[in-house]
Amino acid sequence: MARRRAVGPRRSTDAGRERPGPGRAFSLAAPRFQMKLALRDRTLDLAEPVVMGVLNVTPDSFSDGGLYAGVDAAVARGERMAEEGAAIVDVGGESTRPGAAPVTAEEEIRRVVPVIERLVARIRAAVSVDTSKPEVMRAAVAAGASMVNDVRALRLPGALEAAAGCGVAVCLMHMQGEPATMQVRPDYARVVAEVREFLASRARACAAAGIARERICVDPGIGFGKTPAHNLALLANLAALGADGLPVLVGVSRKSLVGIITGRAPEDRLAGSVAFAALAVAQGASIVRAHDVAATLDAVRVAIALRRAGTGDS
Ligand code: 9MG
Repeated sequence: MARRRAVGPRRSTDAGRERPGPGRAFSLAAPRFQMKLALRDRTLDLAEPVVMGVLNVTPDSFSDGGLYAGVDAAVARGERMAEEGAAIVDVGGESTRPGAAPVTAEEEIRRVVPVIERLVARIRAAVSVDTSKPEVMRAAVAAGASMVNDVRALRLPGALEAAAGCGVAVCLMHMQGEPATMQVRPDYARVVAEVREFLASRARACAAAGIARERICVDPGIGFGKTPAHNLALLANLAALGADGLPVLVGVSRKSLVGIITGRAPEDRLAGSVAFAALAVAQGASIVRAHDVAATLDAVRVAIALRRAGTGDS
């Protein structure tokens, strides 16, 4: 009862009409997506879904203060994620949470570059940079990053050209509005169709800019300008989002959607987050972005085993 109220009433324009019928919901069929992602200098095999670890290098992430202490702690955390099985470690120097203070490109570079340089030298996992700024993309790739994860899907001036020039993989994420205001009144007529069309159009823009299709993955942007109903509709229809079969990346880890459903604070959202990770894989996600790599990978492995059994491939 409480759970139903917490998720909120269905909006007349929400995605209820787009929900799959009972036969398709939670299908464990193997997705028909591109099964690999070309990074800078190697190919990430996505025949089985992988985990991307979240490594925030913002002042509030490492409370021990001081630039060097912060770098050491971030590198240690990134190494731990790689040991736990992350295929990618995503390094970000600017928070995209509503209300977070924006930072300059210089500051973002100061935060992420030393961490990327040291991580690339120490781990076999790929390192991506979570940024929208072209200058940061170039500096991060010069430091060794092999993927750009952009919550603005390369829409800032110069971002498309920077990513194309870097010769790396890109994650194109959907966001309605900007982080500061995106949760004020998210509005869609048909959320799944609109997000799918946005991602497809950004993939076309990438192709026109010279980014090879094998370098692109797409992401519905859970929590970025969406109500809980929008988020759930997208998660229930992930297989429909991979524009032309592009791999789908999903991040739900510790997000407010988990809190709204479970009633738990961010630090207590592990179980809800890993449940979503497994279900996202069951719905066709190829990459799951998560803070808790070991637990998420376990959940992903469970989903893979079930999928294999479902396809008679065990
Ligand atoms: C940076 N960031 C925060 N949440 C994210 C999500 O869901 N996906 C991607 N690609 N990046 C995210």
